[in-house]
Amino acid sequence: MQRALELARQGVGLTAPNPHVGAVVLDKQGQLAGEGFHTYDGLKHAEILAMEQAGGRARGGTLYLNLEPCSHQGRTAPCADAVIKAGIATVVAAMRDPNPQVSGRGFDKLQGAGIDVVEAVLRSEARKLNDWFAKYIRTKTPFVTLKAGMTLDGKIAPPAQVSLGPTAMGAAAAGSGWITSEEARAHAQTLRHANDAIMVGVGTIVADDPLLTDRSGLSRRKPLLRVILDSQLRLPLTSRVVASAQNDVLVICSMAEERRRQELEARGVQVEQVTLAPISISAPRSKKVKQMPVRRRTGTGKPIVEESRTSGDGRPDLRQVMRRLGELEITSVLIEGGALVNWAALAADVVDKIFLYYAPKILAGSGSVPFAAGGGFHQLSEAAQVKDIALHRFGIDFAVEGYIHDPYEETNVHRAN
Ligand code: AOF
Ligand code: ZN
Repeated sequence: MQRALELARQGVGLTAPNPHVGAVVLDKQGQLAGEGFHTYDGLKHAEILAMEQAGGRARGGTLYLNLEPCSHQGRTAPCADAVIKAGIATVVAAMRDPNPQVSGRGFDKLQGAGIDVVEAVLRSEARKLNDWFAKYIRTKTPFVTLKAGMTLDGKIAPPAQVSLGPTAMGAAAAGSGWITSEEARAHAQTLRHANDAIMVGVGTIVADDPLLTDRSGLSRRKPLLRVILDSQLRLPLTSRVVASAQNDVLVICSMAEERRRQELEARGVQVEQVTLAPISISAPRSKKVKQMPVRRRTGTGKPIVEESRTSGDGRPDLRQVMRRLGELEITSVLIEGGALVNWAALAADVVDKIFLYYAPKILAGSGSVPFAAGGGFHQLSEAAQVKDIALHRFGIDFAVEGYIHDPYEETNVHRAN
């Protein structure tokens, strides 16, 4: 199963919107007979590739894979049928398929044909690897990771510096250097690689002029979509993001001046208008305005309840932005903030996971930029709770990874934006 997971990880960047799946076939004698992993363009599911490699040796053998074999006709025929046909005696799977079209039916098919099924081997590793898939396939909105690099005291930048040259762009980075180490920043590139889109506020572009590309050096099926929240289309035409746009930059605004829109579109930048976030006095969760719940039915016939939350800052409604990105088949979004965007995302409750890097430095001072600015939660009881914490070391830095929402939780479907 370790090997199956290792194979599945080779598909990162290559499988979305499909899950990361790796498979190993051992023959009757327990010898390695075949292995494979899924890529979207390769079409075939991991277990099919592994069984093809095993050929006749699959008969009476054991199939290890990190996801339940599928039972439905999708772009390919049901894998469970192929497993039965190949004469596999035992299937060891790490987890159930969160896809409502499968979810248990694959196992049922196998068991119905007399195959031994062993479930939940290395389950938590497997669930972590496909956390984004679980969210997307059940809600059709992307899995959102909030990433930031900061000092021990939670500052993402020193106080803004004034007049560092003819253009302010790049001034912050040039003036202050990096907070986190090279090791931490290299790891952050792997987060970019694992996501379909990266999201920042226009303030970050104006301050740092970042390129926002995936520089992990690993190949990916689709370019990383660079999403810029820019309510009034302030994005400088001279910024590196605009200069390098090749239909991989999407600007989300709330009011688009037609000439400005055309100028951006002429440079290969897509512009979308999204309605304003509902205005409220403040955004703490306990004060969220619960409007009449809207009931609709999911594909599985399960009723889900939608509730509106406010982010209350007059900027594009992030829940709606996420819905729109889901329609564009964006399965995962990495938010690389700016203090206001970080807060807006927390306030709108769209963040599923955090990945926060800490450098052993202290900036202090009320003028330096906090990780999340804005209104903040007003009570300890309202604070965003992070669960399933994992700690990582990167050189002299460390990082905290954890979940604000469990993408597998049944009730999670009910908050389906
Ligand atoms: C994969 N790769 O190795 C396995 C998957 O449209 P299809 O036919 O590609 O089906 C996609 C679904 O198949 C996917 O959502 C998941 O539920 C199931 N299993 N998918 O892409 C694989 N085993
Ligand atoms: Zn399949």
